[in-house]
Amino acid sequence: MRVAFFSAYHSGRDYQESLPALGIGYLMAYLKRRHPSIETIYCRTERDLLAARPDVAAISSTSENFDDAKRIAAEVRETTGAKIVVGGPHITALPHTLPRCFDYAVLGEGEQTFLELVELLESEPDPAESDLAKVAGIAFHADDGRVAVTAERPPIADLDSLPYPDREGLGDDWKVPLSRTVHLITSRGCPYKCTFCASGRLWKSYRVFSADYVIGEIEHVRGRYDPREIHFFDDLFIGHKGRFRNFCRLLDERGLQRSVKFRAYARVDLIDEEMADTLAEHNFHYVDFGIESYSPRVLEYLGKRGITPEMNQRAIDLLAERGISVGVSIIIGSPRETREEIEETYDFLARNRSKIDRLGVGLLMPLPGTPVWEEAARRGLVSEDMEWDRLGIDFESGNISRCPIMSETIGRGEMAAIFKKFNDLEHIVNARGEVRRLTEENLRLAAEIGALRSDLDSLKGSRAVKAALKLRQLASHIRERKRGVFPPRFP
Ligand code: B12
Ligand code: SF4
Repeated sequence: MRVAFFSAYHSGRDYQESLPALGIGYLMAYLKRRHPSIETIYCRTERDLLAARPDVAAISSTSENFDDAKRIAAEVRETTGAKIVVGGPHITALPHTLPRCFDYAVLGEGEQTFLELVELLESEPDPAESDLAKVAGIAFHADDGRVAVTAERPPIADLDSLPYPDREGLGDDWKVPLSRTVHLITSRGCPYKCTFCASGRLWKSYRVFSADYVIGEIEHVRGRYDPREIHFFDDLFIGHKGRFRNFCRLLDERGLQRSVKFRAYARVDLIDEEMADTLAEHNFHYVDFGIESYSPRVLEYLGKRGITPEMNQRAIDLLAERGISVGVSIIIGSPRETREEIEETYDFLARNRSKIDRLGVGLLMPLPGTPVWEEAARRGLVSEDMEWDRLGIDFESGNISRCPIMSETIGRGEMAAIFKKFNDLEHIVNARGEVRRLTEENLRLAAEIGALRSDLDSLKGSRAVKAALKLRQLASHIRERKRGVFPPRFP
């Protein structure tokens, strides 16, 4: 049996393809381990998926890309006889809307559910409703025409039982060339429940891979890619304090932080002096967090309970003082946010602009499965048959003309002007941050080249040849860098 995977993306939004889809990497690795006779293929483009002629087409989709996922599913249906399975955050939030172009949906965490479904399809290409009903965590089209949703599947209790994601299967060219960066996801979910965020709900319970597992995965990716930077794309890498302590202890024992820089996501209420020191000592060179707003009222609406504007300021200061490169994201356009409050947030960012290297400005977006979605649906701003790409913004242009506007006080035209102003600031901050990053990288490369040059001058025989080869490697790395982009979060 041949299973082909595809991650739907918006062709006009390059940023969406900036990182490999590790979720699919986990699914592929799990299938390979548990059922090695199944052939797994990752298809980077729609054309690859059609050409793969799979028995099962497995499509991952966020809300914003769901119409793209439907379109490609319809094409696969027309040209191949494949069964089509959809998974990911969108269908997990709205399983009862499963469109006809998909045969099945895998809801939430996919490894065990998908394995069971594929095994069922292998033994019975057109399984009976009674057999499908036994697979927990799926949705399918029942004989009476309704969408049936089976029992909820319990979360995987021991994440360490999972294999590392199949990065090789996803293709090595994903590796972001700039500074040789690899990303890891070392937890599932988030202990908090901000009202705008789909993640806390997608994963049901917050779980972490152990510190030993994470160190093992770091060693694994170092062996294969020799990265200069490792980015933890967890929602909240420091969310489990005990795991973070153990992780730092293991880093110290092996000295890994001496040869690789880390990037992680945090929450301001978890950053005190001690945490900032620990992050700096362990080479967490980039730390990002959502400050969302300078207004306590807006913070409360967004579910950032216990967080104040002063805490946001303190976290920025504590990290910047230690030379850590700070990234922040904000959200404008909450229903009752006033012009003055938005202006205060802008002033806050402008005041801090020399301390911030990355800025992501978002418009409050009603993502399915969140309280903000429910409110937007009640107000008629969104619906289950809407055009899903309206939930996205083209970050380059900052065009929000088709997005739902949650604000009750500011109209679309004025909001577009405000958003543009923030977007301009975003471009300036990010360009400055990129200059800092390139400058640091250049200094590092210059030092490395200097050391090698003096080695070459003083060495003879095979050691000189080795140094010459290293020098050539560095030169090619510098050439590669010209193609590189710093992978953002979802701004
Ligand atoms: C890293 C990340 C990115 C990276 C990499 C994206 C990628 N393709 O993996 C980048 C920066 C590129 C990115 C981009 C975007 N992201 Co993003 N991203 C994340 C983040 C932080 C982690 C994703 C991850 O790797 N999780 C770990 C793996 C194991 O989980 P997973 O990918 O969900 O896959 C598991 C299950 O969902 C399921 N599954 C998933 N797909 C499928 C498919 C099949 C067939 C099956 C059987 C199972 C299955 O099985 C997997 C294993 O258990 C999540 C938040 C989160 N914690 O999940 C947001 C998140 C997924 N992103 C989000 C968004 C909105 C986006 C963008 C649309 C942003 C934008 N405006 O452009 C784009 C879309 C990109 C795309 N092509 O899908 C939202 C989605 C919400 C929603 N309802 O749509 C999330 C939930 C964050 C949030 N704000 O709430 N993202
Ligand atoms: S916004 Fe961040 S802290 Fe809030 S629920 Fe989402 S991941 Fe967790």
